[in-house]
Amino acid sequence: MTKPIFILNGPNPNLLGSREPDVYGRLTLKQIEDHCVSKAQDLGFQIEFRQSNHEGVLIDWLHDANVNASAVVINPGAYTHTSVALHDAVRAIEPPVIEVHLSQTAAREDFRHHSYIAAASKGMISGFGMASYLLGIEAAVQSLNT
Ligand code: DHK
Repeated sequence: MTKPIFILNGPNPNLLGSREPDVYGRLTLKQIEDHCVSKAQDLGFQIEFRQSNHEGVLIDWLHDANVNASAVVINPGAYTHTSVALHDAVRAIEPPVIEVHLSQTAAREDFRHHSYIAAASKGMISGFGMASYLLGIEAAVQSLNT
């Protein structure tokens, strides 16, 4: 059986819907998950959708993905800009990892311009709101087919 695509979320998206809606949109994380389920189903995949506010948990999930996922779509939240440990975990695993962001991080504060994850991941999609996740799933599936 084909392994699922893991969709991993870092800190704070559990507050989506009410969190800075001008920046992150008005969809809740559950609504984003529902869109991801349908998109993945259309492409013949199941997903495992998770969120944690804790860096070590995200690292454990990347290790889990190494055994149990076909590919990973990750929004590391603020750990994008701080975490060498997440960079190392992404580098350490076999499945392709696609980094996604709801907002266009390059157009925001300077401290959001650098991603520790980008140098370790297959590619990055940023700025399309919930569609960043759907494009991330498409990119993950395309990576598996090439
Ligand atoms: C989400 C966050 O929580 C921020 O810390 C990042 C990212 C951007 C997003 O756009 O999805 O800087």
